Formats: sequence, structure tokens, C-alpha cells
Amino acid sequence: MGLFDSLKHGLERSREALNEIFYFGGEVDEDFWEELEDTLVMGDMGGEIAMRVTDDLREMAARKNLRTADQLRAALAERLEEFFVAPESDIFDDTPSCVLFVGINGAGKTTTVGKIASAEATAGKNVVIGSADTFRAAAIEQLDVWGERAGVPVIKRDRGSDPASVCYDVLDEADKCNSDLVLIDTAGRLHSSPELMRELAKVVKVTRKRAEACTAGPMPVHAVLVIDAATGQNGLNQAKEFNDALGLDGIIMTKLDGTAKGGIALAVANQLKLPIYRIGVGEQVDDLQRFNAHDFCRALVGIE
Ligand SMILES: Nc1nc2c(ncn2[C@@H]2O[C@H](COP(=O)(O)OP(=O)(O)OP(=O)(O)O)[C@@H](O)[C@H]2O)c(=O)[nH]1
Ligand SMILES: [Mg+2]
Repeated sequence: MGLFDSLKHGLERSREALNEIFYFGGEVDEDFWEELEDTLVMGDMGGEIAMRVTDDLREMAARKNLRTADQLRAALAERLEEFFVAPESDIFDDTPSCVLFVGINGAGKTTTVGKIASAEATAGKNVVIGSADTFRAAAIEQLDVWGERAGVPVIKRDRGSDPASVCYDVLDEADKCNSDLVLIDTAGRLHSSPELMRELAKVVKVTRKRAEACTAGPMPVHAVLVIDAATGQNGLNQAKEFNDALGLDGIIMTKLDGTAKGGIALAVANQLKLPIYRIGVGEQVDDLQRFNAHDFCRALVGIE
């Protein structure tokens, strides 16, 4: 399966709802506009974006005399694309680079670290993983499995250790080995817990401090929020809280394969003006893709 096909496959559930209105009857009438707005809201773009997009398309349809729903499909994809922010550069391509993966429990942080470690090690990079989830039982073992598969060392301490110390250790190792890419997994936590958010802010701070002192020069540190797309509009709250606590650099959206709420990617990117670096479209090692707003929007609305 090609990249675009697998993206389309991943977004199938999000797209089905839109397909219904685009295929049904095919006439652009009052019902069509209402259904379009409802479908966008249900796909979790949020009411405001849904309304803006619908109004803009309605105006365009009148101006250009577009009469069939199918003609509007491409225009919709283009309009949706405008909500995304393009990154200055890809933090996983930059060398050297240290990325901390943060997010609520079960969002897909550890899996994403594993997938990226494999992809970047295969591409010839010198990668090291840090296991700063010292809280959850089996978290370290889970990461070890991914590290082994990728042929990448995993720096860890005993369960219950200070997560900031692990970050310190992993940067020591990266410094010693001239690593290109440092990937640090953190424990899942609720964005609504001030205590856990403070702990995480400390982890990020210690990491930045140690990264600045690298022998070869300061290593840039990025905090990336991993969001499960199926959490829908709650993803917006998560993004806001994590961003307030840490100053996020970007987003990774996981589990787009299992949800009809793909529009949340757009809502979060637009609200926080943050780039999406990768999207997860399955549980396997290859089920992670670079995010491309153009392809994403076309796949979302079902353009071949
Ligand atoms: N379908 C699908 N499943 C995914 C994706 N990414 C992760 N998962 C699954 O989601 C579950 C949780 O993933 P983890 O990587 O353990 O999540 P985590 O954020 O590290 O969880 P905690 O460490 O407990 O906070 C696992 O069963 C993964 O296989 C994805 O893109 N698609
Ligand atoms: Mg984890």
C-alpha cells in the first residue's frame, strides 16, 4: 500500500460521514450546507471552524456557480488545509535533536517513540532512547522491546526513580556517543493534575539544562504532545494545558485509523498554532507517517 493509500485507509472512518453527503443526491441545496456543517462538527473540528468553512464554501459556490457537491470536494480540502501550520523544519530530521514525548495515559507515547526510533535508525541515524516513565509497571520493559527491535540503546533507571535523572543520564550518553537523535518517553499523566504537570515541567527543564552543556554544543530540546485522535474535543483541553505548562513545540496525533474524529487534528493545530509532526495510523512499527496537510485534507474528504 502506498503512503497516500494507507493514509486514506487510516482516515476511512472520518471520511465516511463526509462521503455520504457528497455522494447523496449530489445537488448543492440548503440541506447540503446544513449537513456539511453538522458533519464537520461531528468529525470534531469544532463548531467555529465548521461554521467558517461552511460559510466560505457557500460563498465560493455562489460566486463560481458550483452546483454539484462533487465540485465542492476539492474546494473543501483546500479550505481545510489552510488551518494547518507548517513547521520551520522537522525536529526528527534536525541533527542533533532531543525530543520529549508527553501526553495523557495511553495516548501512544511509548509506541510512537518505538516507531520513530526504528525509522530513524534504519535511515542511518545514531539514535538513543530514554525511559523517563519510571512510574508505570512494565513501561521500561515495553520500551526495551521497541529499542531492541530498532537496534537502539535504551537508557533507564529502576522503577520509582526520579524521571529527571533518567533524562540527565540519556543526555550524558548522547553526549558521549555523539547521538543524532535523543527520544525520551515520559509517564502518561492527566493534564488536569497540577502536581504531575509541575513534575513534567521539571523533567523538561533538567533536560534543557543538560542539553545546553553538550560537548559538541547545545542540543535543541523539543516537547511534543502525543494525542489520541479518538479523544475528540478533549484533545483541545489536553493541548492547552500541556502547552501552558511546558511550551509545546508540536503535536503527534495517534490512532487516526480507529476514529471518525480526524478533524480534531485540525482543531488542535489551529488553536495552538502548532505543527503536527507525525500521525499514527496503526499499532505496527510502520504505521507512522510524516504529516502532510495537503494529503491529509484530501484523504479526509475522499479525493482519489
Ligand atoms: N490503532 C492504533 N493504536 C495505537 C496507535 N498508537 C498507539 N497505539 C496503541 O495504543 C496503546 C497505548 O499505546 P502506548 O504507546 O503504550 O501509550 P502511552 O502513551 O505510552 O501509554 P502510557 O505510558 O500508559 O501513558 C497500545 O495498545 C498501542 O499499540 C495508533 O496510531 N493506532
Ligand atoms: Mg508509555
